Formats: sequence, C-alpha cells, structure tokens
Amino acid sequence: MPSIDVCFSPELLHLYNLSGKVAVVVDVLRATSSMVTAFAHGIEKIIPVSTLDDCLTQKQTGYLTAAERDGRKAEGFDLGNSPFSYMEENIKGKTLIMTTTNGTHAIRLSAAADKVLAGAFLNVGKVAEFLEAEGKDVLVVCAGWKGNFNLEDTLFAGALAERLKDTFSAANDATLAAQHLYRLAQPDMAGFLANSSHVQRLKNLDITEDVTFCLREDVYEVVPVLAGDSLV
Ligand code: 3SL
Repeated sequence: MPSIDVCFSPELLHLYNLSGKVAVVVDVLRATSSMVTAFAHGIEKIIPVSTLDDCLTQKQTGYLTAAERDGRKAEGFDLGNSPFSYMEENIKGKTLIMTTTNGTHAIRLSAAADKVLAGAFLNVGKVAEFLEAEGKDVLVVCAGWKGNFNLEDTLFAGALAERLKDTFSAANDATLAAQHLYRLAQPDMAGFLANSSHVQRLKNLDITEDVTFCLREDVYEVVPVLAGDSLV
C-alpha cells in the first residue's frame, strides 16, 4: 500500500526524499485555492515564481501577472491573490505568472518530486482520485507562513489523508496528527481556525470572504499539475 506523509513547512523539506513521490503542495489561504479557481475558470497555464523580480522579468506579451506579499496585492502587477479575482472571463486561455509569499515558493521547492500537484479544499476530492490512480507515495507539502507551521494547510493534509484512508497508509505521526486535527475541526472549520494566525492576518486586511470560500470542499474538479516550470 502506498503511504501519505506530511511536511509541515517548506523549511523541513530537506528531511524528505521527493524522488518517486507525488508532492501535493497546499496553501489553502490562499495561493493554491486561487490557482485551482483560476484553472476552473479557464486559465491555461500558471508559472509559479518565487520573487517579484522573476514575475516581472518573465512577463511576455499577453501574459498576466499576479503578486501578493503579506496578504496584499503587490504594486505594478495585474492581479493579487484573491480567488474571486480568478473567476473573471478575461483569464480564459491566458498564461499567468504568479508569485505569493509562501505558496509559489513551496511549489518551486517541491519540483524534485515525480509529480507536483496544487491542492486545496476546493479540489480535495479530485486530488484524492488523482493520487489513487497514480498509486505512488504522497508527500503533502504545507506552504505554511514564512517557514512556520500553519493550521489551515495541516487541516487540508488531514482531509486528504481521511479521503485516502482505505488505500494509503499514514506514513508517520505527522499524518496521524493532521488527520486528528481535521476530525476535530470538521464540524466547524471556520470556527476552529478563527484564532489562527493567517485568518487573523487576513481579517486585519478586511479579507474574510476569501477565507470562507477557501474552506469549501469539492467545489472544483480541476487538478493543476506541474509540467516543467508551469502548472497546467
Ligand atoms: O503565502 C501565500 O502564498 C499567500 O497565499 C498568502 S495570502 O493569503 O495571499 O496572504
């Protein structure tokens, strides 16, 4: 039986061997939720980059740019990091170069895996189906916040492990902890996360609708997969 493991922060990735595994990178609030929303609304390609400079230098005619730092849209870019910005008609068929505080960097750091997927509550069911079809060991890479643990990405890891509990074994205590937390949180995920750091950070920026939306499960059927430098 393949196993599912959880890396709580990109800073811990050096402890894991990604080779032969499928990495599911998650940044529930909000990078991977926005990416999944963008694909569900017809974006063709997303190039995740780590820095604001990379985002500008890789821009080509017809490409859109998106940049977020510390929760705010960065100056000089087309879009920020709200999933609601990716529900617009004008993103259809476009390529987006995107940089966010944690999520895009976590994707770049996971590139050594056999496959890299973008996961979110919004597409958790489809991610689980993809992983079952693939049948390889899985590492959920939580984007966290600037190297630190966060609750929302851990809850996603728990949700995914729950969906896969009959077909994947828990690799270790990290997976079991994520599953326990998810079970505790599930009756009221928003309430469970109310005092969490990033929910508070976004609340201070008056961003609350995004949080409610990003906690919804199985809204979209897309699974963004890294192909070279781009999610497709
Ligand atoms: O850290 C990230 O990658 C972002 O998702 C953070 S925010 O939700 O846009 O503030």
